[in-house]
Amino acid sequence: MFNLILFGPPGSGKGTQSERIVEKFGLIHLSTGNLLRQEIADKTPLGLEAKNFMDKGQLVPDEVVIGMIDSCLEKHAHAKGFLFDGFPRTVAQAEALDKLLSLKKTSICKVLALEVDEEELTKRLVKRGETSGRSDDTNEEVIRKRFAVYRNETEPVADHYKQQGKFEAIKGVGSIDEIFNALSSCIDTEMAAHPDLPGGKATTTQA
Ligand code: B4P
Repeated sequence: MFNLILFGPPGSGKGTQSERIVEKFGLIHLSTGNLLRQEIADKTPLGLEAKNFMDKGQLVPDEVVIGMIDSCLEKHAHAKGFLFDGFPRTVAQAEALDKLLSLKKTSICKVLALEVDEEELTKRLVKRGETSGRSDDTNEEVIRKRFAVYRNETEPVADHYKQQGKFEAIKGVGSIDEIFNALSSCIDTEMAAHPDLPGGKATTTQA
């Protein structure tokens, strides 16, 4: 399997870029934010629990999101690969993901991290809040809380993958097309380095 993580702070464009990446490279998109918002829309017990955390700008407990990812991996056992978007967000989630993937005899190939400063991120999230109806985007205090949580709980995940030599930073400011081209070229390079994997050079050239 060819597995990628798209990493970055809230509003850095993970969701925006993920949609394009999965279309171009034929990966399964696993966005924990989208999965949680679907649970909230369906008013499931998990969704009601998650909403309490998300509305305050906090992370949903690790065991909840890890369980969701586990069942998605099972559901798509024959996928050519996954794009993890917004997951892992804590070191515990990263360790759990490494374990789940190793049980399936696979691993993360690359972590692509979108770098955007907080001033730009705040502008984007406030703007999205005007139209999306997302309760975590409409209040600047909640947005600031999300940045603090990112610095304290999520940034250490970068070190986890730097130690494995899998981390690559990408400039996340510019047009959506420019950023997509930069991400695509990293993914092409990575796939070429793993021609043995599904989605590697040997198979993409036939597509
Ligand atoms: P997520 O759904 O993951 O969303 P996000 O971090 O807010 O945004 P993303 O980076 O995807 O930004 P987007 O492309 O939409 O998380 C929401 C919440 O769910 C978390 O706070 C947490 O509570 C919970 N959660 C999720 N996963 C969890 C986990 N693993 N563990 C625990 N809790 C979890 O872009 C943002 C805006 O910028 C958009 O309006 C977009 O149009 C715009 N934009 C994108 N690219 C742009 C560009 N290049 N220039 C200008 N604007 C751009």
